[in-house]
Amino acid sequence: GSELVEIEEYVNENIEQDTKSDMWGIAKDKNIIYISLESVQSFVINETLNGEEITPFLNDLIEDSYYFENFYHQTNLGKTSDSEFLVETGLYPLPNSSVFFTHGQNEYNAVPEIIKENGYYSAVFHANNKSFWNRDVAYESLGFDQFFAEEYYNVTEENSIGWGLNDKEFFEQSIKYMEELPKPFYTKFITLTNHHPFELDEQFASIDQFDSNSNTVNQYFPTVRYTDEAVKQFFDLLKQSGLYEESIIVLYGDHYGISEYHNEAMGQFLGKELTPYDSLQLQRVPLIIHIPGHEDDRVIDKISAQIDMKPTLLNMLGIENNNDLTFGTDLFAEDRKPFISFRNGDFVTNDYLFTKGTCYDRQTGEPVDDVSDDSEETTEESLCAPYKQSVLDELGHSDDLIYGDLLRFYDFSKGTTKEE
Ligand code: GP9
Ligand code: MN
Repeated sequence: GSELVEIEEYVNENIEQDTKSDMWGIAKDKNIIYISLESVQSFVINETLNGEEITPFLNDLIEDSYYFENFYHQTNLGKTSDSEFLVETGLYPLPNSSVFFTHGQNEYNAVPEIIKENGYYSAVFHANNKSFWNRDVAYESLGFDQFFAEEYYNVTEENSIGWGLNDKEFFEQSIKYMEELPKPFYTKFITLTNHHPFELDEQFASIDQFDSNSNTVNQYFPTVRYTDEAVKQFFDLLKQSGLYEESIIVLYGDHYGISEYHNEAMGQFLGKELTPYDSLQLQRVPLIIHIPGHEDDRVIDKISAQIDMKPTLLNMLGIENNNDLTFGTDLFAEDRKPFISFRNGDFVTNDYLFTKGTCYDRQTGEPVDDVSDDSEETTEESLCAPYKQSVLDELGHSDDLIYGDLLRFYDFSKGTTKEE
């Protein structure tokens, strides 16, 4: 394993941390509202089923927001909790376990702790059992001040769908707690209705199911729409309470909802036979940054991922964080690391996409170096080759930090290892 100094060197050399974009400080002292959209994938955005928009509210919102259309989730076994870990720490989740369970008590330099020093109060809202994914323990290490878990909600059979309290009730019952929070606050709302197996009573469905041999794919559309409607209602509630104007709202998909087992049905929906390239492209989830009253909104097509959310937010808040040990970069900055890593060593670059051992052209989806596969002695290196080792090195550094709980020994105010 690598030592702290080696990791520090890697980060200093490879991860651009002190560039300031024109978004620097734009959210200074505003409330931050994160909405984690359970299992929402990008393929439903601006898409229709039987002529009906699948996510009409999100589609409208995107018109008035920054929308990252090539934003990838990087989660692994810890699912939602892995996405939370990425977003709060800018580190990768672990390869063989849920990091919230196995290393939930480590020391981290997570967003809630960092922004506490700037007067922010932090809270998570999620109407599930507080110990699910070991959240109650991990949240404490991450520095959250408050966790509004299931016990804060009135959950009945009537207002539950699938895994628990339905998303509409969830937001509705949350607002009273939100209004009492010290300001400025940093909050995260984790939705639940659009969770596998995507079961929704017909009376609550406002869009058709898909028609294929996969119930999972078929049922996905009405539950995604349900979450879309719940978020719309939440925005109305925020406006009524006056919180909307003084907040910025960041929505992101936590991870895929439809696994590769359903590729045949997904292929039917997308109108093509899916290749490994398509399967990796389906790991895109929406990232929407909505700043009320802001005008310069646009669709951003650069490659981006959950690991980048921490530095992006801190820069928007105008909080200096040059000494951090993190593997993401500000999504609004020009200088960016040239690759997005997935937990299994797959990656995406500006030009290429590497998955299942094959290097693809990112734009066309065509394999780019089949040529070299035929001959035993390849003279030609894969076009993806220059990135392979960097991706593995980076994942390894992140793992070493976590396995060794190395951040204990780092002084973030100075950007050096602590004196003995
Ligand atoms: C459970 C919710 C969903 O609390 O976060 O869990 P998932 O299976 O998506 O990780
Ligand atoms: Mn999830």
